[in-house]
Amino acid sequence: MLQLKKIDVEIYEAIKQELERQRNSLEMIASENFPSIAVMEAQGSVMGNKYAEGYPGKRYYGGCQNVDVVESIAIERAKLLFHAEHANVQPHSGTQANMAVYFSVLNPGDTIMGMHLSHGGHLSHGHPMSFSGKYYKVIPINVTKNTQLINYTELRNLAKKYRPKLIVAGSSSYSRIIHWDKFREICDEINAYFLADIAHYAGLVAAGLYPSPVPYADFVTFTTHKTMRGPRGAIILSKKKYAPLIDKMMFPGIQGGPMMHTISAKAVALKESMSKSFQLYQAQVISNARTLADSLAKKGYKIVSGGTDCHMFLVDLRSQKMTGEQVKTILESANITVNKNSIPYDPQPPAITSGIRIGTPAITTRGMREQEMIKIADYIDKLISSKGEKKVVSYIKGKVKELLDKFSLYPTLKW
Ligand code: DSN
Repeated sequence: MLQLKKIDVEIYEAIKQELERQRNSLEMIASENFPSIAVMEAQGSVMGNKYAEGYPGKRYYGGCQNVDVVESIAIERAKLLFHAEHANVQPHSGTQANMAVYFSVLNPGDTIMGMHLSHGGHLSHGHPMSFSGKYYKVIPINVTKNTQLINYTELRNLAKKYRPKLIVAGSSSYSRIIHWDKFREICDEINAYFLADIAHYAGLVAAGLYPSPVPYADFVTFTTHKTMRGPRGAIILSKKKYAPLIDKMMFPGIQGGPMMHTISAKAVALKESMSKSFQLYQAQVISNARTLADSLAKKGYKIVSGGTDCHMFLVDLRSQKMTGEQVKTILESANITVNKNSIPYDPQPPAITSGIRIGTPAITTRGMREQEMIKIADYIDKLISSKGEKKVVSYIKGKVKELLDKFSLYPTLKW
């Protein structure tokens, strides 16, 4: 990286510090991961220099022969991996993927149903601050108070009452299996479109470890950088009959030139996702999340819904008399990175919250297994129980460093 250091030392230093931060933290934000060097090479390649509005074989610019190869491969791999009829690999983000779906089949003012943000959903599922909550009339889906699970009977009643034109299922913090078939049945009863947003679960779905919505949903969107362990970006899968609508809405509807460097990296990540080692990795991600949740539960922590079927879970901190904001800050002081997260029916506002979300994709990429999860639960408990007492923070920080030193991150990357 000598060029960057010479030309822009401020940016060089910030990137170098970020690499060190990633190396020296227990990264447990459920939506983050460490892609392979191959993915990052493709992402940082000359493909980013090319304008390629349009689709393979139908571009508005000359010189697209190489980007056509890459995008066609990415499309075919996405279809093969998820058994989908159609794939659009151009969305820059998960929100833009969802926007393309909404804009393809809805008009402003139409009614949609989606999981409420504090009940697992995402901003783009109809939050009032998001375009999705401003353009559409939103009926939020809440989990049941005592089980903290989706109640499909209540969902059906709500859908029949409000008759949304589209139902979006999928989440950022619902740790249990979502029954896509039941969503499909309900959508069929009211003649609604069904969008499944599997941004969080995509890697698990690709590995066959979480149910696939592809047979049931009209549209499936997912990001490529969470459990998929690829570059930042997203993909839309759909039934073939919606292909022209989605493609036209993606470009020229809501995006201009596709990011061909990112699409190259998506193709690489999709290839990696087809390997046996990816399957084993995803199985370990789930086993680690379960071990960590169980270990914390044994120490008296309340896990929202009682456990997890995926790569993440929420901890309800109300019995510890602490907020998500406080605990996030205490953990961070010992180099454990999580995010504060609203829990269902949270009495605290979103900037404070009563919970934290914990995810295992990134630490599993580093090679950690069940025995490390038991240790991490112990570190988290000691930090929370001491309410961030200086001596304890300093002791656990040392323990975290000891642990991280055994699981190097990007050892060949020199900055
Ligand atoms: N911000 C992502 C997450 O953390 O789940 C969702 O977009």
